[in-house]
Amino acid sequence: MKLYLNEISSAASRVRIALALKGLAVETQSIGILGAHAESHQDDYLKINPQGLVPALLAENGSLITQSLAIIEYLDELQPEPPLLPRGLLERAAARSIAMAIASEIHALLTPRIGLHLAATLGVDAQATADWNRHWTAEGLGAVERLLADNRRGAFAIGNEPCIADIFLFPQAIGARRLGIDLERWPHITDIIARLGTLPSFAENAPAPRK
Ligand SMILES: N[C@@H](CCC(=O)N[C@@H](CS)C(=O)NCC(=O)O)C(=O)O
Repeated sequence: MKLYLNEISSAASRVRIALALKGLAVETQSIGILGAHAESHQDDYLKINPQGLVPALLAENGSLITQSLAIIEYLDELQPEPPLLPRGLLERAAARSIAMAIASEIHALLTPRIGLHLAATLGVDAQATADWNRHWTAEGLGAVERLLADNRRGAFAIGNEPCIADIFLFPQAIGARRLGIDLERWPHITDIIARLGTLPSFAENAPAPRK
């Protein structure tokens, strides 16, 4: 298998964490994602991921899988141990709900192409883009904190083993800190991130800081 990624990518970090939890090693290729002419938007990469986003996974049989959640669920079905979804039906729904609250309602609003479009069409400068990123991150994580308060039954986001909710939360929380957001206002998030940070699968696969 081969994973197309970028070291700063939060979405790719999710897949790197999942691979580490599974103990799976894959070939990797870094794809540039910054700037109007980023490698991710060139024809060669669009053949791999028509959305021009990382991550993408080239599976053993040559099939390409896009979207971090689809890749992670593929890996989970390919190698079921340790499971990345909780055992209980409602717990699985809660884990997916938290993962999607992060991927769709926070992360999707902060990616480089959003910043480029805000700058190109509305003349938004770097400071205003950072404010935009802080706004959607704080609003989204506030909602995630409430979801955690309703669904958390153990040391991690849902239970006593890390699951997809943790895999999506960790890189986003690291990114929030880098935006200058103090996570302390959210006790569940603060506690879960502290615990996840002690696990090498998470700590070693956090997104790299953007230079
Ligand atoms: N929902 C997608 C999001 C992928 C995504 O937005 N990736 C970012 C990096 S974290 C990217 O490639 N951005 C390129 C761009 O914005 O131009 C997933 O979960 O895989």
